[in-house]
Order: sequence, then structure tokens, then C-alpha cells
Amino acid sequence: MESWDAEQSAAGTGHSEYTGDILIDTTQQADGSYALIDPVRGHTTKDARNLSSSSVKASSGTLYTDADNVWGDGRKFSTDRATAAVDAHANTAWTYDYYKNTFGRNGIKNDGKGATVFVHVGTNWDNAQWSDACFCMMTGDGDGTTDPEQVDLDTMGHEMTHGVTSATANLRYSSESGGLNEATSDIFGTMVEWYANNAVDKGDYLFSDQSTPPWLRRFDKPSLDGRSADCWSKSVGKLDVHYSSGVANHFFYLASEGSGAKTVNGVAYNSPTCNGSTVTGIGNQKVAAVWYRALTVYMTSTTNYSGARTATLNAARDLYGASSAEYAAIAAAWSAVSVS
Ligand code: ASN
Ligand code: ZN
Ligand code: CA
Repeated sequence: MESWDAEQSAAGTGHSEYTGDILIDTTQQADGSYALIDPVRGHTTKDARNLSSSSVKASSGTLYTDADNVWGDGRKFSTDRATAAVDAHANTAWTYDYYKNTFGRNGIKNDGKGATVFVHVGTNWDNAQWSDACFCMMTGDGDGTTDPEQVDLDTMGHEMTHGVTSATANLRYSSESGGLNEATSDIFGTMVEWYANNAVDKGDYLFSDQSTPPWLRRFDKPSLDGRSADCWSKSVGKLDVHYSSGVANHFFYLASEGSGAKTVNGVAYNSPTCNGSTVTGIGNQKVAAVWYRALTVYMTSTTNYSGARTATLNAARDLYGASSAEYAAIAAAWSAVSVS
């Protein structure tokens, strides 16, 4: 009998750390309390109770429940342990919706199954990660002094995208394929931010700008972080994957916005080219569409930078035609980061 359903979906109010006051999808349980179970997308948000990332399993931690369906206090480093959970729960939903509404992808594995999301992992763990084995995301509380909880939009999008990459091209997490794996997470993490169109955490080409201000990585000139590569070279695959990703992040910016100085949503960028060319952008939605098709149709576990150029050109040909401006822009942007 319908009126006796034990669980029903409800709209909760969340006081988030990074995106203001928001609505979150929760589930009312048989005892009348509300739980951070997303009835639409299937993901569940839990408190890891400071268990270290290496020990977390899907069954670890405690499901968040609440009597009045009003969650968190909007503060960073909050003593209210539900505050980081508000951001994690909502931003996982934004990521799911981005993939669903943009590419028709039904969850991380495209099987409609929701993941488990953990907040408060470890002690002063200034990181977040995806685990295939656990089918879960883990987020830490930051460093305890400067960096707060690692649950902002682009970070959640980044981690969930590692699951998408595993389920598709499965790019090996070392050398050039590892850089492409990391860049794929940076690119779609950023696209989730653009998709969410939040007034507080605006779309930008800065990664982890909210939880590690002013930013951890940036796309227009990745080397500004002191470690990432702007241009491909034979030795780029020797870098840590979070720095060899710079070549693809730089490609993404150039193909989206073009070379030179530009202010977007109030942030000033200045993107150089490695070959002295001038590149005209086609907008990040088209570049993301090309990247998604390349990732899901053409890239494999061993794709390197040269292979990524071929994969994205194949995707651009499929989507826009071989003589399109989009195809030409993808080619020009790769050439501008020295990938031929
Ligand atoms: N946050 C990092 C990442 O997703 C964690 C790691 O290096 N695996 O890349
Ligand atoms: Zn990553
Ligand atoms: Ca950002």
C-alpha cells in the first residue's frame, strides 16, 4: 500500500561551505528521520569518523541522519560534522546531473548505481580520492589550518570522474596516460562547476579554487603552479600525473577560450601557445563533448598525448565534421601545446 511506504524522498535544506544555502535530495526513513540518501541518483553520504583512506570500505562509517531535514551551519572547519556532508552530497548530485543531462550517462558506470560518499576521512588529510574497489569517494578535512574540507564542486567532479575514466578508457595512472587520466578529471570537474552555475562558486578555469584558494591548478598556464607542464616534451611522462596533466589542461583552455589575455567571470587569464600561434576558442561545452566522446569511444588504457590528439580529432569529426571550425580548433589547440 502506497501510504505505508517506509521511505520517501524529501527536499532538505543545506547550509553548505562553498555554494551557499541550497536544496539537497534526502530520504525520509521509517522512524521519521531524514537520511543523506539521494533518492534520485542513488548515492549515499556517510561520516567516515576519521578512519584513514586506506581502511575505508563501502560499509564503513555512519550514514548521516537528521530530525528536521535542515543540515549544516555553512562554516568551514565546522564543529557540525554535517556541514561538509551537505557539500559532498550536493556536489555529487551536480556531477551525476552533469553527466546525465549532458551525455546521457547514467551514473559513474552508466549502470544507474549510486556511489558511497565519505566525508571526514583521516586526520588532517588534505586530499580526496576515488576508489574503484569501494565504489566510493573519500574526502578529507583539509590541513586543519588553511585548507578546509575538500568537498567543493570541482573536487567532487574530479574524483567522480576518476570512476568514469576507470569504467571507460581506463587510462593507466602513470606516464602520459596518467596525465591524461588526471586531466580528464580536472576538465570534467571544472565542467561540473560551469554546469552548476552557482552564484558563490562560479565557473572558472582554476581547479580547487574554493577549497584551496586561490587555486591548486590552473588551465590557462598550468606552469604557474611551479610544477605543471604547459607544453608537451619527450620527458613530460616522467612527471607526476598531476603535473603531466598540464599539457591537456592547457589544450582544454586554448580550445575553449583561445590564446592570449581574457577575463572570464571576473577572473583574468593569459594563455600562451608553445608554437607562437594564435588560437581561437570554440567554447568549453564543445571541447568537453569532444573529450567525452574521445574518452568513451577512442581512448584506451595506453593512450598517450599523440593518441589523445588522434582520439579527439576522431571525436570532433564524428560530432562536427572533418571540415568544421571545431575540428580545426581542436587540431590548432593540440599543435599549440606541441602535440602533433
Ligand atoms: N586527489 C588526488 C586525485 O584525485 C588523489 C590522488 O592522487 N589519487 O588525483
Ligand atoms: Zn585525480
Ligand atoms: Ca574551479
